[in-house]
Amino acid sequence: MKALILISAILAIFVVIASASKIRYDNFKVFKIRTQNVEQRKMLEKLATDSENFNLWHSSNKEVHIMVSPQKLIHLQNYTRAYSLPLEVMVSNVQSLIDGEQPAKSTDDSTFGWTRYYPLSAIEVFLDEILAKYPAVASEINIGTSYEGRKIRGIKISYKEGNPGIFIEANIHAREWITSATATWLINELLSSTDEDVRSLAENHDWYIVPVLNVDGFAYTHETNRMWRKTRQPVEGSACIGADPNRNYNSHWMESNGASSNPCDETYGGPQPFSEPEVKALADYVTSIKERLNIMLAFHSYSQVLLSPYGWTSELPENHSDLTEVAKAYSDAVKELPYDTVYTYGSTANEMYYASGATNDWAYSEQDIKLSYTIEFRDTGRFGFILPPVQIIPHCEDTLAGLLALVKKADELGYLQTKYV
Ligand code: 0X9
Ligand code: ZN
Ligand code: ZN
Repeated sequence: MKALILISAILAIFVVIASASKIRYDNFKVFKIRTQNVEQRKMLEKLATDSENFNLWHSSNKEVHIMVSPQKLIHLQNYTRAYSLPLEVMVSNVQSLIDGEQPAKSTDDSTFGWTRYYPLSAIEVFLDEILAKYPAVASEINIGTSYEGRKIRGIKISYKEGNPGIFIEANIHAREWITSATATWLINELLSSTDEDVRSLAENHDWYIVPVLNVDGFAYTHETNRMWRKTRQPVEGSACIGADPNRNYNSHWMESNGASSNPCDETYGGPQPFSEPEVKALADYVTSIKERLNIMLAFHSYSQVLLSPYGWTSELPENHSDLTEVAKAYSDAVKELPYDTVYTYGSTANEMYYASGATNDWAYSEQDIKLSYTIEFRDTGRFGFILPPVQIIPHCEDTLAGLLALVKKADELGYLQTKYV
């Protein structure tokens, strides 16, 4: 009995320590601010370099979503009043969203399902189980090692020789949890669905899916800071950690203000292109199979938009009208579902903002993968990065409907010819 009491006392202490090391967001709020010009937007972005009190959730040509600590709330209010910018509360208490995101007990606790979000270790077990269950068609991809020494793994699904290839990169941004949840759901669906259209989607294309690219950042969002975006590699000469991996690809790197040179910014491009081992690993792997790839998709959240090249210039690529037609097919198909999710589409620089060194531009320009998109998943700001678990499966259904239509249209337009002999 005494021993039991002692054990539970020790356990209780561990729980306290474990939760004490987690950053809390009690009474942090997220505001939506409609800016009228670039200057106003830049000023708000500058506020966000105070990373203890502010965090940028979204900042586009149309609006800025900024998280603020209770301490700096008055400051933000005074600030926006001075410029007569209307403030709208998007999230009134970030911590309560985070608390609601992890149900204490769920039916998915012992088996992998999609009614909750999982840590990296559980995702790895899921991948192992898939490999064991479908050895004839699923094989492991091991693209490399992260800065902190974690394996970056994925699954290749191939039912036959000669298929056109589709590559999916997910969770390059650490806090965008819905992206890896969608990637694992898709792996399972492609292998187990009995729906005729899904079978044909699975069996007539080769799928390369990396559910969590930014493994260090992802682990950090589970263990320490739910709102982390970047990698975890320290920056020489700075106290700030990590680079934005989606600004680190060697394609027009750091051009046209599409990335920041300040290591404390969320869009820091890194000291040089491919400085981040995770990005280098993905690039090397894709380069080694580029002849086999017809479509590149980078899963992100949030905003509900399909972004095509380019992000570093507002000029449009040569096949822009095809890219638009294919994106429209995705958007139209999602609209058919009962969830009424609306996806917009356009080139990154025109539809959202300038962003250089991103995956989809690199794949398009440097690897000649002519259908290349960043897809920003649900929602448009109600929950932002902390999309409630009850939305995971409906969102995955949206994505599958979108992909079926996207691939069909890509085929119609002649983008699925095999490029290798
Ligand atoms: O800024 C980004 O990296 C992406 N948005 S997010 O909110 N998930 O961070 C958009 C990337 C757009 N893609 C290109 N620049 N081509
Ligand atoms: Zn250039
Ligand atoms: Zn992202």
